Amino acid sequence: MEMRKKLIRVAVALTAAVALIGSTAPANAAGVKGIQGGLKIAIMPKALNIGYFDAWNKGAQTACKEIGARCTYLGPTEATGPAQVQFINKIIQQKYQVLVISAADQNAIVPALNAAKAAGITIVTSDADVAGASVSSRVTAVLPAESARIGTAEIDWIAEATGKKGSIAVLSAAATAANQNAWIAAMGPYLTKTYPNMSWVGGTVEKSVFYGDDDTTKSTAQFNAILAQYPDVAGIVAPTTVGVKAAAAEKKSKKAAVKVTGLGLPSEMAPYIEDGTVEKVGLWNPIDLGYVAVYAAAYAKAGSFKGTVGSSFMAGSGKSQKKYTVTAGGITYLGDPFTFTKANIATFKAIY
Ligand code: RAM
Repeated sequence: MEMRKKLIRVAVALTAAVALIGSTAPANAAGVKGIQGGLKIAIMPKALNIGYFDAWNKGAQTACKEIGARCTYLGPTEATGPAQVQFINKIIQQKYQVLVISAADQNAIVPALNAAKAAGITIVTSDADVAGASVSSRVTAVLPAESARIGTAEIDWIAEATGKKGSIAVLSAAATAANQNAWIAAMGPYLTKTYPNMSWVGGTVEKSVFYGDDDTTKSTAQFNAILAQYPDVAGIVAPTTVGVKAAAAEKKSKKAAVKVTGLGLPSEMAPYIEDGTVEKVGLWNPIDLGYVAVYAAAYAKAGSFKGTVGSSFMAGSGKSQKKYTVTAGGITYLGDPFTFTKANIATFKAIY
């Protein structure tokens, strides 16, 4: 049964990837009914030079081609709110019409987003949202899956790796990121309830989180800090593609016994999965996430999609259209994450 589910997931991922590739094919400038052509759109990651966001942007650019928009991928080189604010201010000055953004800081960017909104810019967050109290600054948040599903899945992976025993720590991204924090919040109670022989290195989940800020050097240092502070740590969960890759690389070079899992980009994690450094990681398809976010934003710009709970929009053109509906909190979900092991990594690493 489990195997069957996995196979179905792989098949779905492949179909999605093929659908995306197929829809980029027409060489002549596209256009989608109900969307104004020539929109000036900014696609802003938490930070540049992160493989995950390159994939996210790839999906966004595909959608941009289909709708005939002019899309620019821009943002800071460090994943912080203040660094993003400078770029939000720039896109206001440069009269962009739409902003698709992954919030590096759920609070610090909100005043700048509100200024952008007041200047007529339509905003959709994607990947990482603003804080619950500030959701009126964006139309919708296009997120991968419900936070609890992502957080608890990661706990299952680390439990599988450690044989359901021992103490664990979290190697996160930035302390200000809404996405990582929501996943981590779901991990605490789930571990206690589901794995009685497992515990947190610091006693509680809150006291067991180390922040690598989506920076490879900092993440590597934090991995070593965990090992230095808790030499008996059985497992490290890294809910960030940058963190889990740094942890895998450092585990390998130090020949550390600690088990590592988290949210990894298959193309980056493949060497560590193939050589057995890491047994399993998981992730959704960031290409799809960026693709869907651009459609949400473009229909919002047109006024036909308002982002209210229960409202919906179609992502895609021609036959490959798919409907997405807004749920509580103004959030649009993509779907459950996939998992990657030696058995399927070769297939996934070729996609993203
Ligand atoms: C990093 C970023 C991103 C997150 C992934 C899993 O690339 O922090 O926001 O969604 O990891």
